Amino acid sequence: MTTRRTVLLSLAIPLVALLPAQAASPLKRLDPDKDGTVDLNEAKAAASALFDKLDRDHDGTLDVKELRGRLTAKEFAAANPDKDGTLDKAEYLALVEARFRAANPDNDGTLDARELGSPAGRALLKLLL
Ligand SMILES: [Ca+2]
Ligand SMILES: [Ca+2]
Ligand SMILES: [Ca+2]
Repeated sequence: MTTRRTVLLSLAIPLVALLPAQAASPLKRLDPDKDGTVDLNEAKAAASALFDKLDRDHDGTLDVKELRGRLTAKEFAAANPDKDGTLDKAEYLALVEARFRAANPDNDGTLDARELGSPAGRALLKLLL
C-alpha cells in the first residue's frame, strides 16, 4: 500500500503585484496638461474613468457595494436624490462637482496641491482615484 501525498503549491501571489500604483502623487495622476493644478474637467474625466472601473456589473450605475466604502450611507443618500438605490454617472459627477467647489475656496477654477491636501480636497480625491 502506497501513501501518496499531495504537495500543495503555494498560491500566494506576491503582494506587490496587487498593490495599485499609488506611488505617484495624486496631482501628477490627475493633471494631464501638467500645469500643476487640477481643473474641473480633469477632475470629472478622472471621476468618470473611476466610475467605469468601479461599475463591475456594467449596468451604468454604482450601488453601495460597488462604491466599496468610498461614500458613507449618509453621503450616498445625499448624492442619490431619486432614491433608486444606485448612483448613475450624472449623480456621481454632480457630487464630484460639489466636492470640487468645496475644495476650491479661492474660487480660481483649479485645485493646487495644497487644496487637494485639505480635508475637502481629500474627500474629492476619494471619488477620483
Ligand atoms: Ca453597477
Ligand atoms: Ca440614483
Ligand atoms: Ca484653487
